[in-house]
Amino acid sequence: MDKKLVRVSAALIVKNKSFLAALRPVNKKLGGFWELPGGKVEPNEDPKDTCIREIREELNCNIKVNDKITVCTFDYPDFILQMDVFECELIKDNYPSLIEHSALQWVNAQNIFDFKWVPADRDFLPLIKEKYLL
Ligand code: 9L3
Ligand code: MG
Repeated sequence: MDKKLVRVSAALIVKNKSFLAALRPVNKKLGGFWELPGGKVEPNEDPKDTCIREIREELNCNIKVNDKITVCTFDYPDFILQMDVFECELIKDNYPSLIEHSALQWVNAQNIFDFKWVPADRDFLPLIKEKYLL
């Protein structure tokens, strides 16, 4: 049987040559791995709007969504992930809070490869480093 395709949007929230990473809680799938925050695209939802909604839900803050950086696909054992990654910025006076994650961390060119990233996000980190952190 064909695996289910799961569509996800993720936010690269960029600020001063760094971006925001979030640690998935241990009781969740892929717990203990760091990710770009985001989540599943709902039926008929624009993937950019998914980003805005998910960041509100997960980090209680408002972002502006800019260009799509990449689309990545990843073959998990139980589904195929197709994830749109968007360049985003925090709207003035918005600060992310810990709602659904266990920790948040600003990542820069020096520490980007020190984190244990979720498998799907690992692949495009070199591109992010090159384009946004140097
Ligand atoms: N996922 C992978 N990398 C990411 C995000 C936001 C999500 N940067 C994967 C993990 C889950 C699935 O997509 O298996 C759905 O994400 P969520 O709803 O658990 O955040
Ligand atoms: Mg999520």
